[in-house]
Amino acid sequence: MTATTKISRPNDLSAFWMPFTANRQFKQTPRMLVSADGMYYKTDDNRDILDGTAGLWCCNAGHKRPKIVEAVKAQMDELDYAPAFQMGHPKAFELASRLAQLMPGDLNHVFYTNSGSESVETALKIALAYHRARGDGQRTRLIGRERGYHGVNFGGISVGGISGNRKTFGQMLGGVDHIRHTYLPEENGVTRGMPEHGAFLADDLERICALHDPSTIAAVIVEPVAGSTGVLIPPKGYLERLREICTKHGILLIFDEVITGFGRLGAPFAVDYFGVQPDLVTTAKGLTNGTIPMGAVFATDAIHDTFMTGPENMIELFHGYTYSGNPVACAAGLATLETYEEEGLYEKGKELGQYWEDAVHSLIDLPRVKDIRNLGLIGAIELEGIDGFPTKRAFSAFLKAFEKGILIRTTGDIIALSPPLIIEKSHIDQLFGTLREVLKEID
Ligand code: PXG
Ligand code: PLP
Repeated sequence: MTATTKISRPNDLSAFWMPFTANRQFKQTPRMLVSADGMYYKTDDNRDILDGTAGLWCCNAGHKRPKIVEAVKAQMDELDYAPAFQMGHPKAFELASRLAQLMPGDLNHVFYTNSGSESVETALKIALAYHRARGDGQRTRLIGRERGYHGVNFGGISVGGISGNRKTFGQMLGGVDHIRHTYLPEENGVTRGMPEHGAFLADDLERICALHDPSTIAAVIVEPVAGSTGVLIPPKGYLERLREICTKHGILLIFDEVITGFGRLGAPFAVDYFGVQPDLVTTAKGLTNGTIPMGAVFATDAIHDTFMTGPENMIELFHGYTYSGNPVACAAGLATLETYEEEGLYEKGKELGQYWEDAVHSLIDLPRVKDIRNLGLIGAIELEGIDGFPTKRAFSAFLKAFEKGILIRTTGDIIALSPPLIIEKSHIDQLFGTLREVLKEID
């Protein structure tokens, strides 16, 4: 056998370098999902696992949805791929029009990407190029927020506020600063829905403006509800205040709706839910129900039209991806939107919101539960960490939960829940009944 010959064994787990995973630990005791239907995954040892997280916050209509499956199959038969640069295909335009209709206000233009991370890079670049196109090219600073997650590419980790995602990668983008996060456990502990206190946290943007001179700031990017770092719900009045300050200083406001988009809060977007209008919105995940990778950035008429000047034969924005508007992804997106609409899934967070909230908060009597938060169909249970071993307690809960047939997600010592929006009361009972057992049994 030559040195370059490779043996392919179906059960050899070494070649796949898994993302955001403790690879060595996982490969000693793998957790394998082999199929999925509706609210449930199936494991390779034939157990049903209730999906408490919609995959990774993305399968908002649940799994193996017939319309989406059919649309993808049919699209593969008809047009598998079409170049995205200087060429088009009908479904890319149809999906963009539907998305623009769904999104409130004048966020009427859609730029396609393949993930949330790419949506973030795209939005940041559009913001910078927009100011330059207006002759305001000194606006180059980008402002994020502590505990923000904006994906894993260089722009996203720079404006992001998670030290673990930044510290091993050397240099970040220059000219970036961060406002304070919105978590005030002293004032807002164990809150149902939006916390009362903390609108003043938005004034931290004024501090950053004073420090750098607002005329150097291009954009502020925030998640309307911070998801990845443990579900931080914005205090009442906070997003409105952020909008006011941005408008006052000519700064673009970007909402990163990769998690909140497509029904998570009980409205199509956080823009609808909070009634605050940003200038750019980033989405991905639920856009195709997680099936085919796709993201979309929404821009206002004012931003889009600023680029549509100059000679008509010139490319207006030097940006795009090989798979921007991929036909199979577009087919999946169209079928996904139809599924959401037909099944009333945008309203589910409202309809089931109270039942969900009561279920999440029912765990407050358990030992080691430190805080509980919820909004729409999102819930978070924050545990006391084990001294000297952060993340260990929540990860034990995750493993025990999987053993007992529910999929939960943990970040630090916080359990985050975000089920498919097709969830029914009986599933909510199963999810929290099992979680109660889990939290009683772990150390
Ligand atoms: N912005 C936000 C607000 C996100 O939540 C991204 C950007 C990046 O999207 P992509 O598609 O590049 O992963 C995200 C992704 C978790 C978890 O468990 C959250 C995400 C991804 C994976 C896990 O909290 N959010
Ligand atoms: N790297 C090389 C060498 C390429 O040719 C391309 C695209 O043509 C890329 C990276 C970017 O790939 P994508 O468009 O899929 O983001």
